[in-house]
Amino acid sequence: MFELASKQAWLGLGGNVGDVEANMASALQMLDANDDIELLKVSPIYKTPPWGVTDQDWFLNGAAKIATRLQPKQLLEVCLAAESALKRQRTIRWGPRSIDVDLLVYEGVEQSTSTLTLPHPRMHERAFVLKPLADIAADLIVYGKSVAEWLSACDVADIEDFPTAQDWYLPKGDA
Ligand code: GSY
Repeated sequence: MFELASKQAWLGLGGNVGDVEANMASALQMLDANDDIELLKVSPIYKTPPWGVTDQDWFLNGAAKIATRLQPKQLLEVCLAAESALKRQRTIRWGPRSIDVDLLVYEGVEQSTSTLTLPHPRMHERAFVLKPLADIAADLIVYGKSVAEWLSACDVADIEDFPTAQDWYLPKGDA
């Protein structure tokens, strides 16, 4: 854990094109390789029905907690750079994607700018965000309630466990 001036932040990960588990693992390894980011906790992966455009493949979703010395905007840029490195293409809004790395919550920050709203404005309504996030941050307060409380108001009936190794996000070979 960083000694000084670090903040905690929570990320949502997902995708539905290609080897999404590998892409999510690569994204987390890229973040952890940044000198100003430390990976603290990673959730299991879930298979989740598509939200938004429903006529597309199911997604895999996960969540992670990090410590960071970056400011929110800098952290967002690092997340977007990881997506680009993994060949994420922005085509249809709410459409298929190889990887999403969403900044959900940044400790102590509530803001709304043209590029970044924190906490993420729709996270508390989305089972695919809350289900993995609850595994690593059930008591985190977002928009006035805990992640566990928001999750209990969601329909999670269709969400499935996605079997992986416990350390699915580590480089293969370190496992
Ligand atoms: O950032 C959200 C991308 N996305 C997802 C997702 O990650 N999971 C599910 N289940 N549906 C989604 N629809 C969109 S857009």
